[in-house]
Amino acid sequence: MPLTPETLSTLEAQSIELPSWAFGNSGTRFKVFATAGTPRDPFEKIADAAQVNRFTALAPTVALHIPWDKVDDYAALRRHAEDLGVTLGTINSNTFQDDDYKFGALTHHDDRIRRKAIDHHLECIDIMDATGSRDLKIWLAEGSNYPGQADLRARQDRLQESLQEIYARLTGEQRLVLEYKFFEPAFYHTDVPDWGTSYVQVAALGERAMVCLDTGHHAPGTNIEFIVMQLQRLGKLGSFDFNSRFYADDDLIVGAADPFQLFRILFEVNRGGGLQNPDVVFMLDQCHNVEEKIPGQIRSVLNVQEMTARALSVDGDALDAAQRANDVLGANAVLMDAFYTDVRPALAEWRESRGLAADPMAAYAASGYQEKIAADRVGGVQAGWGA
Ligand code: LRH
Ligand code: MN
Ligand code: MN
Repeated sequence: MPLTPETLSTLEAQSIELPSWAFGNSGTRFKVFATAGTPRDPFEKIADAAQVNRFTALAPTVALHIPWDKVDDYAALRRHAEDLGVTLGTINSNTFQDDDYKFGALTHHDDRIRRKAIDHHLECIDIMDATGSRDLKIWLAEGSNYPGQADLRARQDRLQESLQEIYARLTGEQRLVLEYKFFEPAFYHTDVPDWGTSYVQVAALGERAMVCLDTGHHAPGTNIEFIVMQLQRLGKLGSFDFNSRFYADDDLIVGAADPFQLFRILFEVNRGGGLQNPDVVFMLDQCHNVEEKIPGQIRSVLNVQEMTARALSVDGDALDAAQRANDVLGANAVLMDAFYTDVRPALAEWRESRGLAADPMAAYAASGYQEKIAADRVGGVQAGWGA
């Protein structure tokens, strides 16, 4: 089935942000398997990310995680990225790997620790100034393991106070994006467990504070596209962390576990005007524990592109008519027709018309890049989880 000119122009503008940590070695708490050719520093991570963009033209920005991507000269890192045809995107803070944060960071009752956590975020904003990044993304590992361990309410109040101070430091177009996650590493309560809490916290800050939706951060069975719709209605959907999961926060390749869910999410994003809306960042948040990392990222952005094309193929008029006629099965069939449309041949043709390889996975494999980095780089770094 040919793709319509409207679909093609939406796809033309599609941009997916890659996480620098996807290129480092990662694993589970049982074992981190090293991969030949793994980057040894942030410069090499960006070089690898640029390969994904080279073969897909879909991934022009790279997100950093601080301190995993700490460098002496962020302006140099920015120039390096730009020389490779990409730019630096979201800056992710990290308050989950320091002993001081064992019982909390931005919510902590100890002012010294809370100060340290706030200062880390202010430093991240300094980095944003140097990298030209728009978004500061905050995910908090804070919570408690046993009922009675923590004062749930006081922690919400302290969180708001901390966020106020961080938000006040933003300038110009800069934004604060607050990510939620229902559990892990805390197992009884988490301070930002759901979209509602994130929304309440960011709404109290102001216009440039938004919610980040990580697709792996919900209880099984959650209707994620409903949350997408609601956040877009409220004008507060700031970004996605895309990945897929079978069980918990698996961080597997987006669209691998449940392509239909990805389709439903992208359909709802489009319904809410989010595919063309620069306020919504489409980021990946994945780890490639056993597969090769660059092809893993190429596969991921292609999965998002394919499901976007299918979501754009939904016949909106037919769907509207069926819904108004209470034609339950007819409406469902309209959606399923689009979902079952194989857009791959049309996308391959379109890629060729733009001077790209029809099959980016094969083109990357044939490029020799993987062999070159495997020979050149020894002792690549962990993504950060085991660091
Ligand atoms: C937490 C999370 C968050 C972190 C990333 C590495 O589970 O999704 O986005 O920054 O993983
Ligand atoms: Mn995430
Ligand atoms: Mn996660």
